[in-house]
Amino acid sequence: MSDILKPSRRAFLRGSAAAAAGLTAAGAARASGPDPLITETQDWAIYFGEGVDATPYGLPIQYEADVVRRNVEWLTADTTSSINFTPIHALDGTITPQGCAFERHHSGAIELRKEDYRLMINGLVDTPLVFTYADLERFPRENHVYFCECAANTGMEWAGAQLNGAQFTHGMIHNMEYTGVSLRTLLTEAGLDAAGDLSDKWVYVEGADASSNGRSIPMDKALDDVLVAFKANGEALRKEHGYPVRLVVPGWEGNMWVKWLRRVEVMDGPVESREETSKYTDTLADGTSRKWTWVMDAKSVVTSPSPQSPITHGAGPLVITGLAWSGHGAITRVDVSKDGGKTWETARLAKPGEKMALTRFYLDTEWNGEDMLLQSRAMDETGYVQPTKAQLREVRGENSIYHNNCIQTWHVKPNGEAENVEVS
Ligand SMILES: Nc1nc2c(c(=O)[nH]1)N[C@H]1C(S)=C(S)[C@@H](COP(=O)(O)O)O[C@H]1N2
Ligand SMILES: [Mo]
Repeated sequence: MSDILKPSRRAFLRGSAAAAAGLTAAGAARASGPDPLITETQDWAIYFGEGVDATPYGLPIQYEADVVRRNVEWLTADTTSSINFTPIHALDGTITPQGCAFERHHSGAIELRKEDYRLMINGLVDTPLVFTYADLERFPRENHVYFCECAANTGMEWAGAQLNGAQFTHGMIHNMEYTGVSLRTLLTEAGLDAAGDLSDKWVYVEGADASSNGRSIPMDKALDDVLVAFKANGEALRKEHGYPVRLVVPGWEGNMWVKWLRRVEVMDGPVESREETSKYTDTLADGTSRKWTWVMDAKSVVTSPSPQSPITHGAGPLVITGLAWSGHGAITRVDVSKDGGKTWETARLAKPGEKMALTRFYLDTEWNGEDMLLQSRAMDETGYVQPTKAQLREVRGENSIYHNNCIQTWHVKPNGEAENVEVS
């Protein structure tokens, strides 16, 4: 009996072709014949679906299996000290699910039980302290959404267009809602009288992994908005994001967001560690390097259409969308250009920009099927405008890896495919 009710594969294909051919200019499906998806009873309307508890912790449905982190094999020698990329071309809204949020490890993601977790606060404090995970849970908590961008994001694009996809050019970023205790609270608990004048003091933060990833942070930032976080998007941090505790350093480069945080030392100067001298500094055209380049400047990218998210529906209504962010505060405006920066239209922000968090923008437009050189340009509350590639090269040269926040261009072709190109 069920055989009679199952739609035949052939009828299904005929039906979907008819529906596709029936796309009107307005984009709505107008049936040009019976659509078996409507006229024939489908399996999912006949049989029971899966019961509760089939998947105690849910994963995306199989049809979304390609929305995953990906790495670029030639970038690093192995995956232990490496990076992968968030599939930003396939996401919408602003919150990045932990399961597909990019990972950057210097010595692999470690497994550290809450019971084995210790956080030491030492150095120029009144009373050196060691907190367990359970101790941290007893301090007043805060919730904040912040982006975390690796300073190397877009780093492969300095010399010219290189990687074909927003995931690979701009995917070293994620945006989560963190729950944690402010670092200020913990430093105050240890007492800062011993440090004397705080204006020239620093903290040195390090992780429990083999790399330790130690970084120096000036005291005014440490006492401002830095968070000792143990939850992301409502649940425990994933192993790869620093379970059970990581540092959140709003607006500042991802390298300072120490995972598996084990120690905070109050010091009378910076350590000048590997990660803040030979790495994460920007070598300029004259061979000297900028250092202490902590803040991530305003930046944006069109996530769709883009090389991994081509236009498949032909001419007519088109939603252009992307992400914008600034380490200096809130995004106030995003412009979109279809002609490589000659003319600009102001995009619609899905919500008013939030400080140091991703902002989603949309340009609801009509596409006539012609070539586009698609760009976006972000502005933040300080009045800063995202630079073109030429403007950025003028001040930074081409020796840099880090802090490339220039305007990105996708060449969208009449067939809807998009390609990474350089318009400087
Ligand atoms: N302990 C430790 N913390 C670390 C790292 C690391 O390798 N070890 N990598 C840093 C770098 S370079 C970045 S960009 C961010 C990435 O965080 P994520 O892996 O959660 O995306 O973590 C930072 N914190
Ligand atoms: Mo990074």
